[in-house]
Formats: sequence, structure tokens, C-alpha cells
Amino acid sequence: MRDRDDEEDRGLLDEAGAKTSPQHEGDKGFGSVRGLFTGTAKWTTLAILILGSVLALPLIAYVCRGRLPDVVSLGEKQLAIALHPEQHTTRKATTLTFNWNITLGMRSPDGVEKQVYLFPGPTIEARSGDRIIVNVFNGLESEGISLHWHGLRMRGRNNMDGAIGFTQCPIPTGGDFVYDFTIGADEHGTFWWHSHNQVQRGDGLYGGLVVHQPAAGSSSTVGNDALLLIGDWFHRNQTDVLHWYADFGSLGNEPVPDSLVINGQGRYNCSMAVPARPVTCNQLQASSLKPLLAAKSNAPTRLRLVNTGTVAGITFMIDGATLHPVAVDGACSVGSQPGRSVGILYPGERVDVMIEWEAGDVQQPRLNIYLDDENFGGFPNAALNPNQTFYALLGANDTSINEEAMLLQLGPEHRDIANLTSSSTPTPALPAKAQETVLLYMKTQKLSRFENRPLGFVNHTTWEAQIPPLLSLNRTSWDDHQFLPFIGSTSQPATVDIIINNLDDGSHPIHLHGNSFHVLSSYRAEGRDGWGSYNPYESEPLSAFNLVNPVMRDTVSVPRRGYVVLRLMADNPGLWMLHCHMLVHMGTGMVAGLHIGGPDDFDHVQGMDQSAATLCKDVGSESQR
Ligand SMILES: *[C@@H]1O[C@H](CO)[C@@H](O)[C@H](O)[C@H]1NC(C)=O
Ligand SMILES: *[C@@H]1O[C@H](CO)[C@@H](O)[C@H](O)[C@H]1NC(C)=O
Ligand SMILES: *[C@@H]1O[C@H](CO)[C@@H](O)[C@H](O)[C@H]1NC(C)=O
Ligand SMILES: *[C@@H]1O[C@H](CO)[C@@H](O)[C@H](O)[C@H]1NC(C)=O
Ligand SMILES: *[C@@H]1O[C@H](CO)[C@@H](O)[C@H](O)[C@H]1NC(C)=O
Ligand SMILES: *[C@@H]1O[C@H](CO)[C@@H](O)[C@H](O)[C@H]1NC(C)=O
Ligand SMILES: *[C@@H]1O[C@H](CO)[C@@H](O)[C@H](O)[C@H]1NC(C)=O
Ligand SMILES: *[C@@H]1O[C@H](CO)[C@@H](O)[C@H](O)[C@H]1NC(C)=O
Ligand SMILES: [Cu+2]
Repeated sequence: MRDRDDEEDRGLLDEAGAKTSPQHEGDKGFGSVRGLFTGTAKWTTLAILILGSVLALPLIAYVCRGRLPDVVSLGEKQLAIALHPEQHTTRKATTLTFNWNITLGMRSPDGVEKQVYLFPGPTIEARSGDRIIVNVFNGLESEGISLHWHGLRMRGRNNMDGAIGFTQCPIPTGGDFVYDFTIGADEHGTFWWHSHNQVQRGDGLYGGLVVHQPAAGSSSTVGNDALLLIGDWFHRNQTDVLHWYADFGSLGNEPVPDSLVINGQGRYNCSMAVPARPVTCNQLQASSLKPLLAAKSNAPTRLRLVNTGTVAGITFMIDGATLHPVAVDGACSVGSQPGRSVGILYPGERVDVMIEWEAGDVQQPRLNIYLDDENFGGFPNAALNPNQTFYALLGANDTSINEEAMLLQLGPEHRDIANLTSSSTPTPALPAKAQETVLLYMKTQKLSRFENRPLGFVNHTTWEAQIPPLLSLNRTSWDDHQFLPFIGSTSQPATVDIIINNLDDGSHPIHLHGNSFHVLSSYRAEGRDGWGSYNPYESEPLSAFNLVNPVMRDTVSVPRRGYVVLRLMADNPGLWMLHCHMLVHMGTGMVAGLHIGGPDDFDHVQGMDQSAATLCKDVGSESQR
């Protein structure tokens, strides 16, 4: 069946042929506890430092002086990361400086021991217009690193995007790099940062990044604001997971996770571990797990949900409360009603929901998380409980929490993220036709010339990182693994429709760096016969375009055997990665990009950035420090 499909796909892929420095602020004494906020902010200081200690808990030491003692106490009592909009919405834009020492340590997030990058990393909280400086020291023994600021536009700072192969070489062991960029005056919302080197993100090298919108006028009613970084979790490290997938023996089936973690906490039943894969497991009791929130509050409560996982989509519900989706990705406000459940949130995507507690008779509300099983069919993992339940509030003592979550009802009370629309109409109105079109086909293929190993393709290209990175080379020097359609501009930035066809049986969550796009259309073909592809040069789309109130996102799930049509204003010059956010697909080449150029820059000469290349001379050399 799969082989026949591959034949069909090759037909589709072939049908038309290819047309185809930062300034240091402050001293660089890492390893000492220093002020987090510098500049004009008066209410310093909460200092955060990633400690390299493999002994100390918590994973990240919060050291407080002066204000904000509640961070520590609340963090000990509840799972959700409490945010502090009141400290950001009314102040002036400033410079926030962070010093991070990235290290590995042995931890048991869900009871099973694993070497992880100390995670989740510190949360960056800022406001629009802030300048962010992160001094990153690579304290790892044998791996390079890079950090990417997922969802931020990085205008004028393409070289700070962290995309290995595109914008920089890895920061070598013992080396450091200063990420320095300014958040746009109109940018706000829920973002996150994560490693963009190899597969480190899946072993915990990530954290939250929330940009608060400055309050208009003097009054601001913010209520409670909290962050949940939720993702699937593997007991093997991601390097092993990728090796397993990239072997012909996987038959192209995606790896199935062992559990899930929420802000670094998970649940796993040790007795489910299989002999073939022994684990060091300490059975956690539900009563020792932190509840979602320390207390029920009557103030409006915003929960910002980020899928930090590697393969699985996620659906959420809280029994005893309604969830009201209010925004997706970088603050696209959505028009929706409160519902009982919200999903499916795919890896890399974010949704903000308001929680409203019900007066009803639920004594001990639960947070229920459902991992989507779309990709779990190949080699099932009997040890995985895909439907997990946690206490939603402190003080619960319901022992039945050892069971799995109640069944999910996908009825009229379910809020389908793919069906959300924006609460506003774009201005100026979106034209019916874009000036340019980029047509793409994405597909995992097992070709005999690659020993039947699954590889990810965008059109005919399977990606491998080029060294030195593309940003330091002109276009004519890029190798055969690079596929970055060029979008030029004249005096006005071009409007572009990006049509992404998915020729696989599972969805691909696609993330575009440095840009947001309107999702004009999304189509999914059911069943196994027939493709829902859209080629604008040959046919009409299978579903109408929404030009009236489409959501604006930076990550979108392209449905199985279907497509999405994305409308982009190409006003942010740079080399921007466009890739599947499933780690094994990205790791096997499902990566393209957009080269958004200034006029007459087809050779990419004007934009060349040598700072990206300077890191490369350190690649392979052990300690230049
Ligand atoms: C991708 O492949 C399709 C089909 O071969 C082709 O029509 C399209 O132009 C290609 N896209 C680009 C950007 O080259
Ligand atoms: C980073 O942490 C490691 C491991 O604890 C330590 O050896 C190293 O000195 C630290 N580096 C800095 C610059 O703090
Ligand atoms: C992953 O785990 C394997 C053992 O299963 C180990 O050999 C390897 O060094 C680990 N890799 C990383 C990057 O942690
Ligand atoms: C457990 O919770 C119930 C209902 O909230 C309460 O009546 C009971 O006293 C609690 N028991 C303990 C041991 O805390
Ligand atoms: C683990 O699973 C076993 C078998 O299903 C069950 O009997 C046991 O109660 C579970 N333990 C926990 C802590 O959930
Ligand atoms: C998990 O929940 C979903 C939705 O309620 C259900 O269809 C599925 O059967 C459950 N899976 C397991 C293993 O219980
Ligand atoms: C999303 O919207 C489409 C079209 O309106 C509808 O067919 C589909 O059932 C909706 N999905 C859900 C889960 O409500
Ligand atoms: C691009 O790079 C190649 C190889 O380094 C060089 O031969 C060529 O002259 C460069 N082109 C431009 C326009 O700089
Ligand atoms: Cu994918």
C-alpha cells in the first residue's frame, strides 16, 4: 500500500518539474548570579541562572532579591509557570539581559531517569519593543548548540535566528555567543525558545518566551496569566529516537513516545516498562505531583499552552471549567466561544485559553491531556498512556487519579483549533490573488537509492545543514540540499501565496521562521484513495479561501493528504527556514526555506553576514576559550 502510494507521489512530485553582530552589554562573567533586568526597569531584580549542578533541585535556581518572592512559593505549589504581566505592560521598553550556561544533567521528570538539558529553561517575559540579550555559554562536553526564538520576526536580525545551516554554526563546547535582537513594537503573544541544533529540543533544551502587549492608557486588568509547556516525552534520548526512525527497519513509522511532560513534570507507570527497554524508574505518586494551579481564582485566568513536543498533537480539557480560546501563536486574537476541550495543538503551535471555573458539582477538577494517536499506528508503545490526568487544583486527594483521563467527547463543546477564525479583519483587506505563488509538495519517502531509509522531502530536495551556513554564502554556492525559493521585492513588499501539499498519511506541522502568515485555506482528504492536492496552475482549490477573517500564525498543521494555502506579506528580508516541527521529519530532511530578498539581490550578496561564519571556524576545535 505504502509503496503504491510512493509511486503516485513521485508522479505528483515530478509532474511540473522544478521552476525553480551583536553588541555585548555588561560584562561576561558567567557563572555568577546577576541581575536579569538591566536598563530602565526600576523593579529589579529577579536573577535566573541555569545551574550546571547535577545534584541540585530545582532544575533552575531562582534567586530573588527584593520583590517577587511569590515566584518561588507559587512555583513550588503549582505546575503552571506564573507570569507577571503587571511588571511589563505599563513600563517603557527596555533591554533585558540573560546569562545562560547550558548543561546536561540526570533527571527523572516522569519518574524515569534520563540525561536532559536542564529544563525547562528559564522563561523570558518581556513587552513589545524590548531588546533581548542572551549570553549563551555552551557548558556541554561534546555538543554544539544554538537557540531559536520561535515565532519572533527578528526583523533586521536574521543572523540571530539560531537556525543551524541557515544562519549560524553551532556554538562550540566551551564557547559562547550573544543573541541580541529587538522585539517589534507590534509583536506580542505566546512564543518559546528552543535549540535548533540536531534534536536537542526533544531532550529538554527549550523554554517559554512571552511578550506582553503594552497597556493602552493607565488601567490594565490582567488577572492571572500562566504558561504551560506541554509535550510528548521519550525515555531514550532523541539521538537514539532519530536513529531508530532513520533506519529502514522503522518502515517510515514515526516513533511513539513513552509519556508526556508539562513544565518538566510527567506521570509514568513503572510497571509498564518493557524488558527490552529497561529503565531506572521511581514510581511517582499522584499525590506528590504538583497540581495545575495552586488556587481557584475569580479573576480572569489566562493559560498559554505551547506544544513543545516532538511528534504528537495534544488536546486539553479541565473538568470543572470551560476553556475559551482567545489567541493562537503570536497573539492572533480569535473569535470563539468557551468550550469543554481545545485541540489539536501540534508541535510548535500555541493557543491561549481563558479558564472559567464552573459553579457545578465537580469537587476535584482535573487537567486532562490527550495525545493524538494519528502517528501511533505503526509500532504501538504499550507503555504509553496517551490520555493522562492531573489534579487541576491544590489540595485534591482523589485517589482515582491513578486511572486514565475520562473519555474525550468531540461534540459541539469541542473547540477545534484548525477551525478558529480571527476576531478581526485584516487591514488593508486581503486581495483575492497574491502577486506571487510558491507551490510546495512535502513527503516522506523510502527510496531504494537511499537504502529504503525514510527521508523527508520538500519537492525534490531532502535537506542537510550546509557549513558554513547559507547566510555567509551567495546563492550560487548553496549545495543541492538547499531549497529556498526566492521572493524578491520592488518598492512594495510582495504578497505571496504559499501552497503546501502534504502527500503523507499523517499531518505535518509546518513552521516558518521570521514571518507570520494568514491561513486562507486548509483541506484534509479522508480515507486512503485520493489526494487532496492543490496545484493552482492546473486546478481550482478544493475548499474556499477565507479572505475575511483568517487566523494569522507562524506554525500550521498541514492535514494528511491535504494542503494549506498561506498568505504572506514578504516584508522581512532574510533566509527563513520553513520546516516540519516533528523532530524526526526535520531530522531526516523535511526542511526548506524562503529567501526573502531586497531588490536585485538574487545572488544574496548584500545580505551576507560574516558573523554567522565566524562561529564556523571553531567547529571541531575543542576549547578556544
Ligand atoms: C515544486 O514542485 C512542483 C511540482 O513539480 C512545481 O510545480 C513547483 O513549481 C515546485 N516549487 C518550486 C518553488 O519550485
Ligand atoms: C557551566 O557549567 C559547567 C557545569 O557545571 C561548569 O563546569 C562551567 O564552569 C560553567 N561555566 C560557566 C561559564 O559558568
Ligand atoms: C544518547 O544515548 C546513547 C545511549 O543510548 C548515548 O550513547 C549517546 O551518547 C546519547 N547521545 C546524546 C546526544 O545524549
Ligand atoms: C479529601 O477530599 C474530600 C473532598 O474534598 C474531603 O471531604 C476529605 O476530607 C479529604 N480527605 C483528606 C484526607 O484530606
Ligand atoms: C500501573 O499499572 C498496573 C497494571 O495496569 C496497575 O495495576 C497499577 O495500579 C498501576 N500503577 C499506578 C501507580 O498507576
Ligand atoms: C484515549 O482517549 C481517546 C479519546 O477519548 C480515545 O479514543 C482512546 O481510545 C483513548 N486511548 C486509550 C489507550 O485509552
Ligand atoms: C471544522 O469545520 C469544518 C467545516 O466547517 C467541519 O466540517 C468540521 O467538522 C469542523 N471540525 C470540528 C472538529 O468541528
Ligand atoms: C559566489 O560565490 C562563488 C564561490 O565562492 C564565487 O565564485 C562567485 O563569484 C560568487 N558570486 C558573487 C556574485 O559574488
Ligand atoms: Cu512532519
